[in-house]
Amino acid sequence: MMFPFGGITPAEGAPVRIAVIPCGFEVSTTFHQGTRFGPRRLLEASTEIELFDLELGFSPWDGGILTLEEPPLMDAAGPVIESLERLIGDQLDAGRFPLLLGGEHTIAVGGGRAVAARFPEVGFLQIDAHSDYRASYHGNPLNHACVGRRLSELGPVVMVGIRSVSEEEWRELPADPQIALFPAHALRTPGWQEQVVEALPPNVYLTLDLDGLDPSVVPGVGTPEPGGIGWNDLLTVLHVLFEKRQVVGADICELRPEPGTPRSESVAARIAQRICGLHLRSPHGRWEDVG
Ligand SMILES: [Mn+2]
Repeated sequence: MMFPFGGITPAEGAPVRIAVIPCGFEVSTTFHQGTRFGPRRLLEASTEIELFDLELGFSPWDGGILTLEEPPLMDAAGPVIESLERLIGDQLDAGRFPLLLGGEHTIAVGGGRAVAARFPEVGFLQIDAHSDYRASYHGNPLNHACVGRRLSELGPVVMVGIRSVSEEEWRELPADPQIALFPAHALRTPGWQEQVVEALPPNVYLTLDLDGLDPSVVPGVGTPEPGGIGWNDLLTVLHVLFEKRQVVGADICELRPEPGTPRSESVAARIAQRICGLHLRSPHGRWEDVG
């Protein structure tokens, strides 16, 4: 049994607008393992943060956030992704915003499939150090190194913060009309957040691999890469995104808690809190008390 996000469970019969789905699936992580503990530690850390978001001026938990049980974790990505697709689909059908907590990045494919089956003109904002654009990796098309490629088969993908790709990926990416690429070195120009959001279709699923951020912000990831997105730049892109597009779901993946310090899971919990708040404040959040 995991802690509910923020330590809060909605009262019986109270409206639920956001479903938090922990999924510590980890099979294909190549470097430092431990993302299986990500959701548990994020939820634990979330009970220590102030629930009131002072920038937004409200507590997202007042809008109704329900944390679901972690689905059964098999040792192959296929069945886990299928069960996530069903689970997330049920939440979407109930009018809830799904926020998936990983676990290796592969699980984003479950969220991607669920939204692609329900929303027209849906695309993906992939914040990541890696393009994850390999057709398959170690013979597995559902490896974490292939997430961007799998999502691009469902809709356009805007990749942001990319700074580690194979030479082959770097040759193939510009030729793919489904991909808009904002490598990390292109993010030195102020105002890049507006350009990123303009490149997205009306409906967006956000997939946030925490290694897209700089390791000085979130050191606890499976594959840290220097030169990533800073805290304030991340918040800016999230704010612009929720203002200008309908965000239909999101995930936060690849949290690998470090021994002896809660810093990475605390940062990840704050990101989750802000995503929930931004959703609730948006027209799609349907929370008349805030919107
Ligand atoms: Mn990555």
